[in-house]
Amino acid sequence: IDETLTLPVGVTLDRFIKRQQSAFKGASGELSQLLRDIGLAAKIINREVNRAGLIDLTGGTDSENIQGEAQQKLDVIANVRLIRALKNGGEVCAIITEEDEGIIYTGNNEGKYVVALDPLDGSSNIDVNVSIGTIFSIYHRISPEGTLANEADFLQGGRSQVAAGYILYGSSTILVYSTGKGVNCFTYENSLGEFFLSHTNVIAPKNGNIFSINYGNYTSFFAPIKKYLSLCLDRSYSSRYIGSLVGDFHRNQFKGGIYLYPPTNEHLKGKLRLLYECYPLAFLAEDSGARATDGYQEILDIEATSFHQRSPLYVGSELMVKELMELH
Ligand code: P6P
Repeated sequence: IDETLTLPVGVTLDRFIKRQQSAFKGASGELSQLLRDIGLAAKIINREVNRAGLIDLTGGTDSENIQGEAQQKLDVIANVRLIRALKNGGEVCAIITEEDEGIIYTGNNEGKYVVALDPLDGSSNIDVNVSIGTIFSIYHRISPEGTLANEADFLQGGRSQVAAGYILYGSSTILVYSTGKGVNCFTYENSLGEFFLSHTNVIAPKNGNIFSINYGNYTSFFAPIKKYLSLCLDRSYSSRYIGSLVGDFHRNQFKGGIYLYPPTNEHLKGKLRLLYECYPLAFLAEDSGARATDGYQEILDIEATSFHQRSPLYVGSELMVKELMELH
């Protein structure tokens, strides 16, 4: 039996990572350390998100926070915290993030991994206390260790990811990740400052009756999308759209459902970013029996050509995505 299947709920994230590493014969522990570094950043961001109501996070840099520091927007704070945690952890040689145009070098040129980040997705929801999330995607570098990472390290394609996951700052804070051997969830216990294993080996329902889409873009949807939406309405499916991809994705993983962000007049190639939104969630989807496509091919098979390229995204229960694909 896969040892992680027999772990009692209540194991901490650190303990789980350690045990998973021992299951990986010959694993040298760098990926384990990297995942722990992300867990640390998640705890710090969680604290900042939870006090969003206490300090003015709508302000730019002209306002001051409670420590009298120049106020930064929370998504910039999340970006800084994640970069700092990965830099200090030593395992990551370079990072790309939604907040910065180019490669961020950590100075750890011996580091074996590169990370693509959406530090805080859905940050327009911060000011109104709605769930937001961090998304991460991890690759083993292909450039020689000891050198500066380069573009190719980040453009290996979705199936080259060695791990991916997200943190959802919602009614509770939950860290979800996979190294390709199952999707596991860790719920944060504030009073102990620890993530505890709460859901093991998540398997998404094969079907569902929830669809997530911004209906405000209806007039710009093309025929297959409008046809699919009419099927959803004929079947009286529930419409649930949080405005935070991580929140909609996470709910669909447990209740069944499909999230759709089609091409629109404003975003002709779709709005979502391939490297740090679509790829990592598609990695988790495929590792939990769900499916993620752009309407024509699997997300993980889309060729990566630039750091911030966008893609349409249809992700969720396998049979719902399959039906949508058949309309294309
Ligand atoms: P719209 C947030 O900006 C985001 O990237 C996703 O988290 C969310 O699902 C989507 O965009 C919301 O976009 O255009 O519907 O407001």
